[in-house]
Amino acid sequence: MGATAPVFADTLDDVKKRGFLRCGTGEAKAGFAMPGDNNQWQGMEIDYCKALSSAVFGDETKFEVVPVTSKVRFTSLTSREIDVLVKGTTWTYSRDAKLGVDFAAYWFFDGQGFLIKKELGVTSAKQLNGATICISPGTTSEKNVADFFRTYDMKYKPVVIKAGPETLDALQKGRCDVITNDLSALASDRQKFTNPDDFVVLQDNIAKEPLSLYVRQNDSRWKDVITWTRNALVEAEELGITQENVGQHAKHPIDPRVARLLGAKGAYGEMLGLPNTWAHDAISAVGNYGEIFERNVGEQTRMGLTRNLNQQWYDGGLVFAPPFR
Ligand SMILES: N[C@@H](CCC(=O)N[C@@H](CS)C(=O)NCC(=O)O)C(=O)O
Repeated sequence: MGATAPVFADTLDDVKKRGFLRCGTGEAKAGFAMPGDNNQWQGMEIDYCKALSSAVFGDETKFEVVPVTSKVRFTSLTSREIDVLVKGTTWTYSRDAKLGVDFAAYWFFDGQGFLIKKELGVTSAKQLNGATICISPGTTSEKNVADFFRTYDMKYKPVVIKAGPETLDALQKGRCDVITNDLSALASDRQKFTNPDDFVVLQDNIAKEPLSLYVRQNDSRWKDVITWTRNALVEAEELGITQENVGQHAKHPIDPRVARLLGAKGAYGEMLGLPNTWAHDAISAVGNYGEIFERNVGEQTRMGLTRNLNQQWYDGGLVFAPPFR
C-alpha cells in the first residue's frame, strides 16, 4: 500500500508559474477600488495588489483585478478564482473558523455607521426606529445592524441589495431611508452623489470593523507573503522610507533595520521565496502605508478621512509592524 504524500497548497508557486496574481477587490468604491482614468483601477485596495505584484515579480503590473461582491467573496477565494481577498472584509471569528480561509493582515481599522438623507432630520442612530435600511447580504453590516436594533428594542425593515454600488441608487430613489456599511465605505459613497450635502453620515459607530487581507486556509507560505508585504509598508513608514527616497535608502542604508528591510543586508526575501528586493520594490511602487492612506483616502482627497485608528502605534493608533529580523 503506497502512502500518498499530503498535498500542500502553495499559491506562491502557482502565482509565479502563472506569471500574475488575481486580486479580489471591491466592485466600485472611490478611494478603495474604482476604475479611474483610462479605465485603470485605483485606490487603496488596488495599491495592495500592486505592492504584492511588486514583491513577487519586481513589477507592479503583474496582477489582475477581480471585483467580487460581498456575497461571493469567500467562495471566490476558496474556489481559486482569486489568490487573495483585499476587498474591505472584516476579520471575524466565524469567518476564520468556518469558511476555509485565513486572516493574513489588517489593512484598515474601520467601524460601522449609517448614511442618511439630511431631510429626515435624524441626528443619532437611536432615532432610526421604523427605518427602511439598505443592506448587502453576507456582510458584517447586516448582522451588526440586527444586533444594534435588538439591543435598543427598535424595529427596521431591511432592503437587501446584492451589488454594493446599487445601494446608492436605492437611497437616492427612496427605496430605503438609510444605508448601513463600513464608515470608510459610507464616506466614499456620499461623495459619489451629485449633491453630497443632501446626505449625512451619522456620528454613531456601532461595530469594530478591522478590514483584513484573506487567503485560503493552510497556505502558509503565501499567507506569509501577504502578511509581510503589508508589514513592510507599515515598517517603511516607521523608518521614514518613502516612495521617493527608497532608492537612496537601499543604496546607502545607515540603520541596520533599513538595510534588512530593503535587501541590502541578509537574504530576507529569499526566506519567503521572494527576491531580496521584494520590500524595496513594493515601497517604490506604492509608497509606505501612510503615503498609501493619504494619497487614496486622506484629508487632502475628496474622501477626507483622518488616520484615527490607522495611525502608527507611536502616534496612538493601532498600525504596528512586528520586527524584521
Ligand atoms: N466590512 C464588511 C463589508 C461590507 C461590504 O462589503 N459592503 C459592501 C456593500 S455596500 C460594499 O461596500 N460594497 C462596495 C464595494 O466593495 O465596492 C464585511 O466584511 O462584511
